[in-house]
Amino acid sequence: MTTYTFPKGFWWGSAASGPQTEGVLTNDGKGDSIWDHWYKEAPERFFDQVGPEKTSQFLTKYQEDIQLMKQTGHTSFRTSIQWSRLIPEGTGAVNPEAVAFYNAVIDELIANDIEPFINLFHFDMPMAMQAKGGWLNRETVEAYVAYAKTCFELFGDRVTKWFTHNEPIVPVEGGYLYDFHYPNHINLKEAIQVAYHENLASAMAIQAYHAMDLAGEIGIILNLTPSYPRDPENPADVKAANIADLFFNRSFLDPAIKGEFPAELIAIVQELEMVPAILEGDLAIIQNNTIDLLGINYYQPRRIKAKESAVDHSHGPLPDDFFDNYDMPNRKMNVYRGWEIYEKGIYDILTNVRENYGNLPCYISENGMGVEGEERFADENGAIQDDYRIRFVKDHLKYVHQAIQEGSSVRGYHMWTCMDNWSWTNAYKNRYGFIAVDLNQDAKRTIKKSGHWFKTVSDQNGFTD
Ligand code: BGP
Repeated sequence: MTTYTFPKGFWWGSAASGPQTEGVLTNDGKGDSIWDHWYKEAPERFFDQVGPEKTSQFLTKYQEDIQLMKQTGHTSFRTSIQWSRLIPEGTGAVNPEAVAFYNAVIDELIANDIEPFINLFHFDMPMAMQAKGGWLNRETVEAYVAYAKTCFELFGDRVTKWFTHNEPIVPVEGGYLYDFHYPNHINLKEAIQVAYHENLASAMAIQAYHAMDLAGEIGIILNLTPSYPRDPENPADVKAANIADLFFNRSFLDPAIKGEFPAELIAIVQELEMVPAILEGDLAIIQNNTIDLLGINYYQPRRIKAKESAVDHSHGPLPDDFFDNYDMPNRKMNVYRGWEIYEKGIYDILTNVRENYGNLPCYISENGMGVEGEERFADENGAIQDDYRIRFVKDHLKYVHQAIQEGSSVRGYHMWTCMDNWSWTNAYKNRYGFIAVDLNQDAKRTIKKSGHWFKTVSDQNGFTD
């Protein structure tokens, strides 16, 4: 048995987002986001046709939920401020009911000794902005910065951990490459412009935050997927894995921490003749406004091999023209979600940040195990006996601990997620929470075995295994 003890003050908690938890009340003043719009337009794209209005009702149950967070050992909790709730049209008037709600949530968390971590953009473009092109349109960058400033002004006296985006590569992949987010375009040139504008918007929000001289930190949350080549001795596989890394990790990691895009990525984009529209002064803004703190979401790695399949020309170029995904034989799988489990990936990411990105302070902002049909693991009292999730978290935390021992400045661990929540087109298919939500019983909450276990980890600042 070994005891794993974490640094003093390590943040224990979980992450969620506004659109995935809040729900909608009649006359609450919220404007539509792309998710509300898309669900009305194409409900069949959503698992069981469950849309974003049917979330776990954090809007009305937040006080109960914060008590449950306490019971599960949370010392911190991340959620997001929905842009379309705060500023329903994307620009202009602020919704007073949203201000009251977010103030109440922040105050309630603080009163219960749970540090609020607030993220700004979590895939939830206001529809009014999307109608004008969303992230393709430079005006969205300006509107986003105004929304960010409004948040800092309203809540920055109490919130000291801010994030500009959650997983900004996902709206690029989902909305502009692989058709799993609105507006369902498949167009690499657009994807590159969207990624560029998200990076610029992040730097401009950081600039605005620092100019306000508030006593806090601001960062970005990135889903980092280590790209492992099929054969590390085969140069073609290594090159393919490197290109996947450039497109999906370094396109945000480098500008966020180093203030510049990787030269190799610029060369690829130039070769494709897809250099985005960049205005004078933009690159200096990106250069001069890097993050204070990095959030790392890690679920599974990417396994890559040199391109063997035929290039699909039906949509013009795609990143996949440069590599193939590789189904590594005998890899460990989460059979309940179909994702690989590779715990050492978390260590490899932390080592990379330490060795190649100046060991910037970071924390694990999401890690977790989705399970389809999880109710089958309920005991006679209805409590989910999720020993598999406890195993999953322990095995990842061991690698986080090892990275810390080797000098990585990791400041916390957040599970995805607190309550089972609505997950975009997957709706409630995969359950991730420490706490189960029964949609058939007015979203009744029941703490799972992992939630009780996490309380002991938080109380002891570690665990024995
Ligand atoms: C992460 C997102 C979360 C959540 C999670 C689970 O990438 O940041 O918002 O959706 O994935 O995803 P899924 O339900 O598809 O398994």
